[in-house]
Amino acid sequence: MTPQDLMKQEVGKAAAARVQSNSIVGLGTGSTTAFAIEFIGKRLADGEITNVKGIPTSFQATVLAKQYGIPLTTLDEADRIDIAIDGADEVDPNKNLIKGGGAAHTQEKVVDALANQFIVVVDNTKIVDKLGSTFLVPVEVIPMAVTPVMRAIEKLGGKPQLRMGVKKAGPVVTDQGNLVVDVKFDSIDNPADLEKTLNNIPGVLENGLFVGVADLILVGEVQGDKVII
Ligand code: ABF
Repeated sequence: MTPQDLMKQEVGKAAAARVQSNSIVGLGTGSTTAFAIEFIGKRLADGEITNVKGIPTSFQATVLAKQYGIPLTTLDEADRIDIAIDGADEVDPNKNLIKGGGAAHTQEKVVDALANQFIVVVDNTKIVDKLGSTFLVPVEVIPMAVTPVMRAIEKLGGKPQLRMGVKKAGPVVTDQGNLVVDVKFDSIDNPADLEKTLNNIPGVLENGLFVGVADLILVGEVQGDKVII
């Protein structure tokens, strides 16, 4: 395992350690959260915690939860989410996030926003002074509205591009059957306003700005041969 992967593993483990018995857990997406899902499964298998149910945020999270033996439930059945663990692509000093690198931000926002405690698991490269510095803002769009949505985004000053899949053989399709437009903004001065403005464009399902949702950020860093959290 590379030092970077070892660090992600430690961050995932630290988040999984916060899951308590008799709780409903939002299961995020991405490589760091994958380690958290693995360790929640391990804690259940070891009997360290009992009666934990997961609510996945993506097909990927569903597959991993099943692989690691975490019983699943749904938002129709559960009356609450106690804790959610999820990754991010950027984190600003106010704990606002850009998410959606895995094209799963719509379900992630539903689950993460409902959680009583939302823990973000990242490495130190994701920490930025200002959102949009290194990452584009992902916007999930229903397929028939892609062109007008991209025009509307240009009018807002953004530079949109349709996300293409591996080898550019076709566009990335979300778990909901939609497309993702990634948008470069020169400067995101007010993430809360931009989050609302983007979602107000007809045809937009959800965007990857998560403002005021995160409660705790667990940051991992490789320092020499050590991992610091
Ligand atoms: C999901 O996975 C996304 O919202 C985010 O884009 C990504 C982070 O993945 P990783 O932990 O692999 O960097 O959480």
